[in-house]
Amino acid sequence: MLIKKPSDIKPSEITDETLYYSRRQFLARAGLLGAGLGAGALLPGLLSPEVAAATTRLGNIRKSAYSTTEKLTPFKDVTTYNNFYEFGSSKEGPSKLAPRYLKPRPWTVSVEGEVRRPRVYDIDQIMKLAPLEERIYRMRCVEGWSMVIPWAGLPLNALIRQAEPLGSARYVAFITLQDPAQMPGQQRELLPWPYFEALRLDEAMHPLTLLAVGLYGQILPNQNGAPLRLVVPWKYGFKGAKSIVRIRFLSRQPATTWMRAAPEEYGFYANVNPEVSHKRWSQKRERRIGEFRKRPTLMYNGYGEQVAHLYRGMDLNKYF
Ligand SMILES: Nc1nc2c(c(=O)[nH]1)N[C@H]1C(S)=C(S)[C@@H](COP(=O)(O)O)O[C@H]1N2
Ligand SMILES: [Mo]
Repeated sequence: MLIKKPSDIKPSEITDETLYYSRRQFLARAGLLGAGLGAGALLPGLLSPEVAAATTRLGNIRKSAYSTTEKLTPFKDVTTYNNFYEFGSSKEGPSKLAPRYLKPRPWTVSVEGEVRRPRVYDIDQIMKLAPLEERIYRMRCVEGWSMVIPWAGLPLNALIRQAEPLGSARYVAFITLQDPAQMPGQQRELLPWPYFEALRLDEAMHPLTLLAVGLYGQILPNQNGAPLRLVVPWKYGFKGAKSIVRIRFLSRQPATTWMRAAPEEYGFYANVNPEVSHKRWSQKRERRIGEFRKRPTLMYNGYGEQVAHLYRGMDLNKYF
């Protein structure tokens, strides 16, 4: 993965968190939230340009006790500074190309493998498996930058319970769409396609593990992995596969995309850990997008109280 010089990070121009929440309150009073999908297209004259442009807002998103109260990374940065190699390896490529090429609806997700109830879901069925929650999580990329993002989604364990994993199921894989017509980056061998990530079943069942369908109160922008992406906040960002079409239960640990691309540099676990360096750089500090001074990176990205027990007794230098 590449590292961006801080000078390439544009200061954000719109939508800090104060504006976001006051705008949500305005929409709630106007009766525009809570109607499910589609409200953002209404009353364009009353809405600021960014909101009017966001055609599909999500209603009835519950707040979650798992959310951090840290300052949100502005919408503009979350949606224009992306890693999505299916749209090239630059940070700005995905926001330029994904809105034009990727068609996130209609969309199906096949849940398959070592389960009693395999099933092909429509994305709208997945969105109804559990009440949508707002989860404000830190996201730490392995490259050394981080953001705070207000996701909307549901716990992955809600979907796993429906599938009824067999006793033989010990891992869960998340597989991105493979279609070079919709994902022009796949016309080159930048990575082994399709993008493939996986978790141990207990990690996948953890209540923090989220299937995200939105951010900042609207459906996921294409560049952030529409219509469905994984978010595992205590792991490096690359574990969060985007634009998922297949969730497969497995009995053995698979080799993931980045393990195959560079096995010395990227392990299966990829837990955020300031004490275990990447082969080419230290992981002790990170740059929060929008900030100048680097801040210390926290063990398990600050989620140790919730997740450290999953790794008790493991040599984290070996299982990186
Ligand atoms: N399919 C796919 N998923 C992906 C990636 C990718 O290149 N392709 N990049 C990963 C990396 S390295 C990070 S940091 C996050 C970035 O998510 P964001 O752009 O929504 O912030 O997505 C992850 N998921
Ligand atoms: Mo990343």
